[in-house]
Amino acid sequence: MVLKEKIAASIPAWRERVKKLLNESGDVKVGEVTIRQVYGGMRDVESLVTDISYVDPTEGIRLRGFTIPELVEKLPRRPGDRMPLVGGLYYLLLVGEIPSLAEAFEVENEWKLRSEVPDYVYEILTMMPECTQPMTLFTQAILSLQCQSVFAQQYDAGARREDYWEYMLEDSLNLTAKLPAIAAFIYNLKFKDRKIQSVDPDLDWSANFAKMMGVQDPLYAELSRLFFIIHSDHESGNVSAHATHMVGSTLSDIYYSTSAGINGLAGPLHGRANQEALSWLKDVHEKYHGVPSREELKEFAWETLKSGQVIPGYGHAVLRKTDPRFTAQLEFGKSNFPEDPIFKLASMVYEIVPEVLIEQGKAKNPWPNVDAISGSLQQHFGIQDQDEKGMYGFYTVLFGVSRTLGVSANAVWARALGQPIERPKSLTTAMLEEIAAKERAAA
Ligand code: AMX
Repeated sequence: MVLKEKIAASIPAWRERVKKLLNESGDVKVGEVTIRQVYGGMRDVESLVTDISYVDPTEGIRLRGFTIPELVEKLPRRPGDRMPLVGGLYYLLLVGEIPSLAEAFEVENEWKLRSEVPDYVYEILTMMPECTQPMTLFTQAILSLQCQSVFAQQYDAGARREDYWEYMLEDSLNLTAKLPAIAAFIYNLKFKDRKIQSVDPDLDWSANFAKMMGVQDPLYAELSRLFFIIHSDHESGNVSAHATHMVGSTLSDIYYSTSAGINGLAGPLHGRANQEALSWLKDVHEKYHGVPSREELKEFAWETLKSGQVIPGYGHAVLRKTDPRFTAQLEFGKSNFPEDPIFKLASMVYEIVPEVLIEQGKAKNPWPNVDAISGSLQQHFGIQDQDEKGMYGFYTVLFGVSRTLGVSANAVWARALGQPIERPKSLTTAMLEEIAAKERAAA
């Protein structure tokens, strides 16, 4: 497998680079931590390392050094397709180089060979009570595959530490290969005919997903490629990436660690914001019987803030400008279905809500993140997120399919570089008060 050979070839130099850095400069300070950061969710504390992606506060994400527009331009695509193959993106995340079309197809083919989901997984999902959320089903499906972990088997058989990454790669390919079928089944179970779909060997990973979702419009396969590329990775400090890494640092396998990260993604302040953003748009649409005036939209945004709620899809812990992942989706909608009423409304919210958040003066970042608009694109293709009984969020599952690409690539490299078990230190409030008092006295 070219993927494995390429990673294997680059590991010795990386191990040497990290060893040299730690030997020569291990005691050099990276930053300082304030009491506000200790109490405030460790915001901006520089204490994690990944070479797979980096988020610049004003520019946004770069995956292996490439911005979102660069990725869309440079990653290989099949002749006639508008969006690149997600297999090429996974290659880039894992290897660090833009692949050729043949190399991207190699990942796609690996996925096809590993795509069969065991029947028992479908049975478990089907047996869950009706009240089960799609994200619960998704994380259960991942965890239920744990008994197939190559890493866990090899670990028990006494594998050497330096070889761990190979088994993590096997598990990562096995897991990511199955995600389109798992996600489509969850959708069919919740919203359609409960049918299990089979993978079409002539289609790529994303087009297979689109077909299994029952969407005939070929544009949905293009949107799926874009969606799965842009949601894949966002450096290591976000909750899904960090939770996956932290659990993986105990040498838990990819199934245990990814399902932990996916549970974090299910929270409203993280991945669930995509479904909440669509609900918010639908509430506006319903209240004003269509696309409202600018004044009405402003009034609705203020009502949300005054009732103590956040405006979903806006704000970010790191970003301080419009998220380029938002812009990529906005452009997709504008060039393909600018007149879709919910998409039109999502575009209009972008013109109004930042002003309102600036006026309120609380959010450090008044600009939209990736979740502000993704639901409006999904609903255009008839993908539902809510059934008549209430909130049944499905869009976050789509985020989870993509995020698994990023967190699993990171997990392979964490093992390759022998990253240790995570164990930050906690203090008591009294200790922090004492530190603060000493600082005041010294000043
Ligand atoms: N609407 C209203 N208020 C907001 C806001 C928003 N969209 N974003 C931030 N604020 C408020 C915060 O709630 C906080 O209020 P408080 O002082 O009363 O507690 C204040 O502004 C300062 O917050 P911050 O430092 O700007 O943000 P943060 O780093 O604490 O949180 C985030 C970041 C994303 C959780 C927050 O912006 C938010 O809740 N946004 C809406 C939910 C959302 O879109 N989440 C998805 C983020 C992307 C992702 O992970 N998928």
